Amino acid sequence: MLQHTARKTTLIRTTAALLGLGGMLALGACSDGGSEPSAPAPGLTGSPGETAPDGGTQSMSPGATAGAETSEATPAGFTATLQDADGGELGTAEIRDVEGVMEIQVDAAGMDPGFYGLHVHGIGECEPDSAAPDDPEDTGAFKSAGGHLGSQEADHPDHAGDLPTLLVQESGDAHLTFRTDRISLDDFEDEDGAAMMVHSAPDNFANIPERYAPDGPDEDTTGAGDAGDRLACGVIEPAA
Ligand SMILES: [Cu+2]
Repeated sequence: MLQHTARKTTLIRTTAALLGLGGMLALGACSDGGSEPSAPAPGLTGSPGETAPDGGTQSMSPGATAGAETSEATPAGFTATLQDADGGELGTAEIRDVEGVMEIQVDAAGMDPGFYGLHVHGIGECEPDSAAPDDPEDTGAFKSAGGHLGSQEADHPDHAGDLPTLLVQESGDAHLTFRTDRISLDDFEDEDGAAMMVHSAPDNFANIPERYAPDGPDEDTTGAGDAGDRLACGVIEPAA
């Protein structure tokens, strides 16, 4: 009975929300002057795959325009070219300072569909075959970039360099724009710089249910979220 009531309430809410949306759409159509009644409303159609990186930024972050204005006062942004261990280019990351918050845009192509862990690592060195700075025994692709930015201060996923995961579409393209207030320009401008890293597996953000790990997740998980190998790396450099 309770469930039934709850379901009913949800139904009512959903209906109300739909009616509300309908109202907004109607208003939107009216405010356009109705000159093109058949033209789809921007933002409601068009798959992300069809949307150019520019369009994606516009639709996802209204502040991007303000950011562009701000960037005149703020010196150049930062960029990273993401390359795999064979030197193949997977894509780029662009970083701009929007009133003290970092806006990061990642565009990639030619990848297998799925989710990929994405982080800022603490050292701006992307050596395909290298050793971890704090452990010469730990060797492999892009180990030179060190651990996640801020890995000394917190556990995953609370490192400054922990970022949303990258979703690659069936087409092999990925476009992701987000903002993080955990990183500052100083992190890129310090002596050892920083690197953008794409991993080979999804990041689980150390979200392991207790039924799988009664004692809590282990160090691998709280260290890096089981995101697997380092698939592609890009030194974060001032934009030209
Ligand atoms: Cu990483």
